[in-house]
Amino acid sequence: MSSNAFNAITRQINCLFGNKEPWQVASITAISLMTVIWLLEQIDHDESISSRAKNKFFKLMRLLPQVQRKIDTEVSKVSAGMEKSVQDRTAHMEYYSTLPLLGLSNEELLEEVDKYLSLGEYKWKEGRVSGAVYNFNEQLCELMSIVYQKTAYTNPLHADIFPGINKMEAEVVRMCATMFNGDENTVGTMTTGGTESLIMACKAYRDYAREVKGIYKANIVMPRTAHAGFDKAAQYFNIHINYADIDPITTKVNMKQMAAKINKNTIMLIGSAPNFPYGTMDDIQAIAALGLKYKIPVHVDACLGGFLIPFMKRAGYPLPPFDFRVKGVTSISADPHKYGFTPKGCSIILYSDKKYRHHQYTMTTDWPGGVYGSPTVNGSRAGGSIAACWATMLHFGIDGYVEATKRVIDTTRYIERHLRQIKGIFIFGTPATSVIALGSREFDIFRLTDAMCSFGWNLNTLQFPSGIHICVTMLHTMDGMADKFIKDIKAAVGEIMKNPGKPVEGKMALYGQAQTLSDRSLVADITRCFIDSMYYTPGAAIKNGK
Ligand SMILES: *Cc1c(COP(=O)(O)O)cnc(C)c1O
Ligand SMILES: *[C@H]1O[C@H](CO)[C@@H](O)[C@H](O)[C@H]1NC(C)=O
Repeated sequence: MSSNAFNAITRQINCLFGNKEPWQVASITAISLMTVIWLLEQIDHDESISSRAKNKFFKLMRLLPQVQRKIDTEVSKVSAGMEKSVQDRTAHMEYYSTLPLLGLSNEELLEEVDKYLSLGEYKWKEGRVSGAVYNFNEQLCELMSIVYQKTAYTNPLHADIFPGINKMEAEVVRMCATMFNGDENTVGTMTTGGTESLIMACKAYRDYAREVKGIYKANIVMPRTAHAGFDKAAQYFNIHINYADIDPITTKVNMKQMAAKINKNTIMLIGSAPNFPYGTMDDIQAIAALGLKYKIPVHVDACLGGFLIPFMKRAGYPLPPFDFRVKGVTSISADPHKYGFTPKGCSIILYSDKKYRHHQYTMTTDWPGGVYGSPTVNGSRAGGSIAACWATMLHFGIDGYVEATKRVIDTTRYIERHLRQIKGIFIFGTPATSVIALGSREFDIFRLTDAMCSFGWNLNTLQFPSGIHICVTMLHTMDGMADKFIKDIKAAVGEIMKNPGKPVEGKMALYGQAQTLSDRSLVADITRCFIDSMYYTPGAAIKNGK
C-alpha cells in the first residue's frame, strides 16, 4: 500500500473517532468486529437464514408455559390413541415381562410363534399390502430355513474360523458388481439393510472428503425424494443436506437445482433408481456428469430397483443406463432383501474404487482387546444372513430373476394402464420399475387411502406432494390379484367422485393436517410417540415383572 493511501485511511479513521473517548473507540471496534464475524458465519451456514429463524421462533414459542402445556396435552392424546390400538390388538394375549422360570418346550414355543404371527389384520400373504414382503412361497422358505439352520451360529468377524462365510460374502459382492457392470476395480461389502448401505456410503465419502480435500463442514446434495436413510446418516455423521426440488410433473429431480446446490463443501451427489415415494428414476447420467465436472462422488440408490433393473432389458423393458457403465457413478446400493427375494437383513454397497471402500472401514489400533478393524456398523454379523443371501442368488440365477422381473413389471404396467383410464386420479410421472404413485386434482387423495383400507388394502401414503403408492411384488402377480386391485380402486374412486369436495376424516385427516403444520418439531414429537408405541408394555406386566 502506498504511504499516500495509508495516510488517507488513517485520516478517515481519525475523523470518524475524532471526538470519541478511548473506551468508546475500543467498544465500537469490538462490536463491529463481532458483527462482521457473525455475518460471515451466517453466510457460511448451510441452512438458510429464514429456515433457522422459523425454527428459532417455534422454539421460543414453546418457552411460553401455556403453549408448551397445550402441545403436551395434544401430543399425549395422540400418544394414548396409538397405545390403545396396540393394546386392543394384543389384549387377549399373555405378555412376557420376565424370563419364564422353566424354559418352554419346543411345541409350546412354536405355538406361541404362530399366535404372534396371527396378530396383524392385513392379509399380506394374499397380496393386500404394498411392498413389505416381495416374494413368499413355501419352497423358498424351506430352502432358506435349511441354509439358515446350518449357518445360524457363524460369524464373518472370525475370518479364521468361518472362512467359508467370508467366501460367500465376497462372492455375493462380486456377483452384484458384475450385475451392475463394474470392472476389476469395483469392490463392496454386504450390510444388514438398505439404510445401513446408505449410511456406509455417507461415512465413506465424508471421511474421503476430509482426508483428500480437507472438507470439515460436509454437505450432501440430493433430490427431496431420496430415501430418508440419507437423512439418518446425515444426523449420525453431522453432515448437512442441501435438498434439490423435484419437477412436480415428472417427479424427477430438477437438474438446475441440483447444480445450484453444489458448493465447495459438497462431498456427494445422490440419484435414485428409482426413488421410493413416486417410483420414478432421476436422470442418473446428468447427475453423474455433474459429479465428473465438480469431481464429487455420485451415489446411485438402487435399493428398491437393484434386483429388477439389471434384468429389465432381458425382460423386455429397457431403461436408460444407471450403473457403473455411466462415467461418474462411484457407488451403488442394492437390496437383495427386496427384489432379490432373500430373507430380511441383506443389502449391498458397491464402490467403483477401493479408495472409497477403505474410508467405509473403521480401525481401532490401540484397543487392549487387540487391533480391531471392521467393514460395517456391526462387530459380530449374522453369517446366516450372508449364507441365505448367497443361496437365494444362486437358487434364482439370471433366468430366475429375469422371469421374476418380467412378472413384476408386466403386472405393474398392466395396473398402470388401467389406472390411467380412471377419471378423478392421475399417476405421478412415468413409473420406472414396480412402484405406481397416484394423486388427484379433484379430491383429497387420503380419502382413497381410507377407502382402500376398508377393502383390506395397505398402501403407502406420500406427502409433498400428497399421494398414495403401490409397490408391486411377486404376491401381486398371482392370478386375479391385479384385477382385484384395479376393481377396488375403481369402486373407491367412483364413490368418492360422487362428492369430491368432502373433507377426509379420521386417522388420515390427522396425517393430512400434519403436512400443513409449519412447526415440524411437533410432527417429530408425534412420530416419537409412534415409535414408543411399538415398544408398548402394559403397566400391569411391568408390575408383575418386579
Ligand atoms: C427400501 C429402500 C431403502 C432402504 O432400505 P431398508 O432396507 O428399508 O433399510 C433405501 N432406498 C430406497 C429407494 C428404498 O426403496
Ligand atoms: C448389525 O447392524 C444393523 C444396523 O446397521 C442391525 O440392523 C443388525 O441387526 C445388526 N446385527 C447383526 C448381527 O448383523
